[in-house]
Amino acid sequence: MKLIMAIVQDKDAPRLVDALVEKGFRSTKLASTGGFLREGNTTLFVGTEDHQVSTVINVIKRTCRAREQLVTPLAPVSGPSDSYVPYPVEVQVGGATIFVLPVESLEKV
Ligand code: 2BA
Repeated sequence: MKLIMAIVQDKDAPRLVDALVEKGFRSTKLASTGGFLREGNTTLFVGTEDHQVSTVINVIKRTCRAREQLVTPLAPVSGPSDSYVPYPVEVQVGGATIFVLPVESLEKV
């Protein structure tokens, strides 16, 4: 058995959960925050059998898409600097960051 942890954009999360339910997969949705942008994203846990992992990843690929996002770098902490120009830079976020972890056991009590 595997645990799939998928970090996706909030905009894609509802469609992804619906698509997983439609295919018969259970999931748990957590509100999370990216360490770089410090903005909200969604982490989904999906526990599934090994042979179903590629199906789940395909559902994620079909449902989540990459988007460009502008980030304005923070000003230096040590006071005003002549060399600092706060130009926004563009980063590409998503479609999804997916971790696949082995599961030792699943107990439901
Ligand atoms: P954030 O950490 O907010 O990162 C958002 C996007 O900013 C990233 O998109 C990437 O394009 C860019 N980025 C992140 N760190 C960077 C850095 N040090 N320098 C330059 N650009 C950087 P994604 O790679 O698609 O990641 C989306 C979200 O997935 C991340 O949000 C984070 O919440 C999660 N994530 C990505 N890689 C991870 C990892 N190795 N471990 C844990 N979480 C991860």
